[in-house]
Amino acid sequence: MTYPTFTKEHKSLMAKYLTKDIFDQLKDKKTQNGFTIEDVINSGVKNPDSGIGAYAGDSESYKTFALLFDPIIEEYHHFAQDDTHQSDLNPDHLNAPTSDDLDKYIVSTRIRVGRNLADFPLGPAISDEQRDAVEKIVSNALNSLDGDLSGTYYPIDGMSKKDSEQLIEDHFLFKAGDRFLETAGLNRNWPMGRGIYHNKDKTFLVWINEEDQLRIISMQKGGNIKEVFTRLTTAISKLEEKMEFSFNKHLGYITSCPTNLGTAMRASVHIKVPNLSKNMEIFKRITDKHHLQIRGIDGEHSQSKGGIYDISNKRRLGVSEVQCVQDMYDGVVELIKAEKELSI
Ligand code: ADP
Ligand code: IOM
Repeated sequence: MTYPTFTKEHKSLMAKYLTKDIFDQLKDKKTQNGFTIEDVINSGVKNPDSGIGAYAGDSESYKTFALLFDPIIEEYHHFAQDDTHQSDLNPDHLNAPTSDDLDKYIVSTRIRVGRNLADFPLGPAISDEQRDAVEKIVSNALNSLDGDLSGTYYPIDGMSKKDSEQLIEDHFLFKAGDRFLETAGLNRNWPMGRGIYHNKDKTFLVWINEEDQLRIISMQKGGNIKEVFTRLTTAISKLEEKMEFSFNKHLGYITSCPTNLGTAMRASVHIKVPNLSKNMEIFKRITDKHHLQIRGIDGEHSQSKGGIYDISNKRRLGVSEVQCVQDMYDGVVELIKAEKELSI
């Protein structure tokens, strides 16, 4: 492979940090799963609008291609190479009281973590047989859950188009054919091995074999952030009894996209702030102060609709899970205050 041609449109951190010199140092390297620098950067080369544009095929990729991943991780997470990650999944440590305002402005709350199995390559490098094996291990474990978390696993293969479209529209299921995932090698042999598990009320859901092997999700209408976090942490510890997740002390939970390393947590609300949406300077000042990201309401790379935005924690590595949710909670409280002031 030769050094890729980057245009002015290539905005990703990969394009920023992959100099010709770094490329030359990495171009002949390969992980044990056969993952190369070409595989790492393909998504960002083919999709100039990528935010990051680099994917790992296995935890080894983060070492083998450290010359590229380290500066990306440092800029995105403000996390240095000798920092260590720490976890705190105790909901008692979260200071997030409920209020009428939170319920009035927040349409829904969702907190998810990504997880991958310790004994398998990550999605971009996994084989079809390994992906099917992951589906079996995870769905069997999920099918043994009880109480509030008990539910049913629905493979995408065999699901009607109508059902999958409805689940996507209701924000429960991932979209098919995402071009970022496609070029990362994450849609190979679609839809085999992919699916969604959920309980009856769709407040606890697990995606299998999307960007990560598991996306464990807790969500509900309204703004009770602590309740959503508590359900999630209970589910994580139940699943940890049944499988080993890929983790190391430096990078925390290992995920295919470097944005998710560490806690792999995205705690978000869909929040209705029509006045702030007309005052983006104030909106962005508050989200930057609390390390938050603004997305549209149909997921990553989508647009806002009707003054409703998806607001979530941006930092995920070097901060605990409690801190991720606290960032989001504190920022949301300040956004609501500003929205109310602008409406006077
Ligand atoms: P992820 O959060 O897993 O990185 P996306 O940003 O693509 O992935 O979001 C996945 C789905 O979750 C999308 O349908 C999105 O609308 C939905 N979603 C995210 N946050 C919320 C929320 N607070 N309430 C309801 N749906 C949400
Ligand atoms: N997580 C991933 N889908 N995303 C950050 C891709 C990108 O924009 O590079």
